[in-house]
Amino acid sequence: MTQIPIDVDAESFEASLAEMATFVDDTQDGWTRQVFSDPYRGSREFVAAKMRQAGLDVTLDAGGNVVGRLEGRGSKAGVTLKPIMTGSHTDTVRGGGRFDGIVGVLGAIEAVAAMRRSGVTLNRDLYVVDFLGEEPNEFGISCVGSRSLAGVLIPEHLNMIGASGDTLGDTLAKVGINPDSALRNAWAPNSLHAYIELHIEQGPLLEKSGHDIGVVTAIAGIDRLMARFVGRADHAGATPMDGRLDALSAAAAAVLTIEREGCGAPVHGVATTGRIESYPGSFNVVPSEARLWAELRSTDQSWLHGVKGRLAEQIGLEANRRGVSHMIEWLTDQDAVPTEPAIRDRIALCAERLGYTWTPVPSGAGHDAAHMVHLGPMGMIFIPSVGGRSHCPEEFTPIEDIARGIHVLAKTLSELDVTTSLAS
Ligand code: HGY
Ligand code: MN
Ligand code: MN
Repeated sequence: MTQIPIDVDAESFEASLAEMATFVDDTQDGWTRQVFSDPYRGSREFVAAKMRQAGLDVTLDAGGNVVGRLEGRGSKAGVTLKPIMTGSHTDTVRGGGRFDGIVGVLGAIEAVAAMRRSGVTLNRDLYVVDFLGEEPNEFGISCVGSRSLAGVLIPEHLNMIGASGDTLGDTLAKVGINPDSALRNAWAPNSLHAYIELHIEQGPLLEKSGHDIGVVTAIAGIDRLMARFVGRADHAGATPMDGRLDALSAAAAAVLTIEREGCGAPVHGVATTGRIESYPGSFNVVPSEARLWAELRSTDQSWLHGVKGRLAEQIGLEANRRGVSHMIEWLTDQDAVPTEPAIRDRIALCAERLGYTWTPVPSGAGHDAAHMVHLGPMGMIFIPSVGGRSHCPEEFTPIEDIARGIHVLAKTLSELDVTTSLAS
């Protein structure tokens, strides 16, 4: 295989990253660009322009994804070859950072530009995608665009109601995406030769390992729940402790139960309560109602299944002990997804050929790649997060690390292009 050097223009990438960081809701901390917001709308026009600059034909698909296509030699010659896809997301969490997802979109665009500058032409069509709404939104659904493309966006998702009282479907329609079309936007299963995503690790493992590149072994499964507790409002001063039906205390016990389960996980497993609310929220009234939203993650599917049952039992015991009724609603259950061994090997080989060190690493974070596995063999390339920090303004990855990631991405794309079937 001819080893054509692919020169990545780190400065140009850095300028794009800085411009992307200007599309934010500046009433919030950090860098906030949430899906369906005005800053998000502006940023996607910027992404489309950068895609065109790199020579990609750009469309907005029925699932709200910005899709750039680089026609391969095969298509030009009328030969049908399975395409390759890469991409990520450009929406952020509230008070987020400048790199999560963005590196995988702008980095893929720079990889295309670098390959073209270096005279590397591909046989297969290459798609670069900025997926709609990867972060969990007010409706509790993440990865809206990649679910749509993978054919796993379902009517129940569109009927979920957000804090605004609108459904996800209503909100898609408001931003010009036809919800019914989003449900019919799926590509055929196994229609991709390969899907590769470049992403920051968002945790401490890669930085601690001292290696340049993370070859992702699996993407953690995620189970999200909402638990509701109903007790009884009483006077906080006149009601004896043993005569209360305190909904918030039952919820607090559940928070600690969830934490305990995560800490006790024998494998890579974590458990987080991200939000708790209580009513009426006054000092002098025993809370009559409380809700909490939590999630469990693991790359070990059996732990995930087991912990759901244990949590339901323990949360129930704590609530019953306080005379408080409760219900648990499981919002999403996304299974752990292993990456394709042949793609892991190819990423590792490319890193070595470029003189970079690499190590296998699990992904505790969820990604669009977890859905793209429905369309073909999937792999992910990680670059380090300084201090393991992410989903916060402190999120940072030095440009040298990003350039290495883009370099490995470009080389992996160009080598996968000439490989035969990758599916195990
Ligand atoms: O939550 C996640 O893991 C991803 O960053 N959306
Ligand atoms: Mn994220
Ligand atoms: Mn992400």
